[in-house]
Amino acid sequence: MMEVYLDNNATTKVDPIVYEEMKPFLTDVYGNPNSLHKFGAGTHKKMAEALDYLYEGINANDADDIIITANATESINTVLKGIWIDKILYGDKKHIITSEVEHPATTAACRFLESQGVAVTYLGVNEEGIVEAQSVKDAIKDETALVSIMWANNETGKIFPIAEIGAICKEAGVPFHTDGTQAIGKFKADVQACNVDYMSFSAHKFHGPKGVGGLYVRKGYQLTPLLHGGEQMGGLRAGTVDVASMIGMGFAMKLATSPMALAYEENHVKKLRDKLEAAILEMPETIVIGGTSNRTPNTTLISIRGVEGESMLWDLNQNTIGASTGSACASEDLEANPVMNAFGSDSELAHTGVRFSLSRFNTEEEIDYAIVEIKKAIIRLRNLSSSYAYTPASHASGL
Ligand code: 7TS
Repeated sequence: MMEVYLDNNATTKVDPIVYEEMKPFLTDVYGNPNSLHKFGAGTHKKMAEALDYLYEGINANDADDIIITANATESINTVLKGIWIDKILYGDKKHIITSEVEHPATTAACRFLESQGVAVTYLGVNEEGIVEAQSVKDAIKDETALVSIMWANNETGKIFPIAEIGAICKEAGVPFHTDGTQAIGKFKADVQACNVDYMSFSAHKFHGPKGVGGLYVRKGYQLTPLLHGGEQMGGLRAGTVDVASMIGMGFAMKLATSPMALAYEENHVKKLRDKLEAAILEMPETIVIGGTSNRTPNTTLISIRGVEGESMLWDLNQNTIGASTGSACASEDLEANPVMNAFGSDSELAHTGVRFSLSRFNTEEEIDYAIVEIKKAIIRLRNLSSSYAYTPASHASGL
């Protein structure tokens, strides 16, 4: 049986080229970069190179900071809790603006801040699944300490109007954080062009290793750190950096953000996603959640009426196809997907979303195999479903 991995928004495989770059720093060149002897110094050149790739990949200014963290979750927490300490606890602001469809790294941190007395506005999405820039503008008040809106949604792939939101925040003088975790490598995420002050990301979403991420901090926007300790990262994030992973992240960034790689996403990956999506939509009573406009090239979130998302995943897993019902981070409980709820979907629809997310490593043969198996699974599961009755339309399509 062919193995088809279609859950790249949860994580991606490390590109073998990236792994080759990392290897020496796990075994031969293992000194602590902060040590003064030659064992430590052996890491410096390659770490500086990796940092350069990170700066180039997101178009950061040399004077800005990019802090190496453990993952996007840490980066997001650093911003939200840093803002809380600096601007809310010890400042005169008390309000944060975010959206209803952020990753739990943002929403759970915001809920914690709410428990500490911070006022949080959760903006909804329009019928196309987009947080509108105007809604950010309308929500900004004198007390607003931060706007935190993701660049691309992990479940729908919807790309939010970050350039417009950045311009609004700049004009209002409000710091702007974006969770860029699903943006890097999908399209050009340019922090300067979009007036982004903070951006979080995780290497494992763009074919780098797990356990390493980054936080872009515009010059002058440094915050009280989350981790205190040694002087690493200029004191902005203490703790010995995972050298091999950081080097891997830099290299993965270079590969993922090159014009050639982005063109490949926009052509090859998107073509495969569209082929998969069109084939599933041939089945009756299937819809793309939020519609097909303004999406990352690799993602589709499809509701299949009458089929529980979890049953679908189980069935596909039997046929060695890996997909997701939405965020893996939220999948331990069987509550309706919050992104679906944000659309105001009816409760049955909210449980029937399946997310397929591709990468540059998927092939057309894999997609062809997945199409056949997904269609078979839909028929099988609908036959078992007590709530789904075949409609004339489904008979007419020969199913
Ligand atoms: N932000 C976004 C937009 C994400 O998609 C994820 C992971 C994170 C933050 C957290 O990343 P981490 O590296 O700190 O764990 N998203 C998903 C997902 O969609 N399915 O599994 C993990």
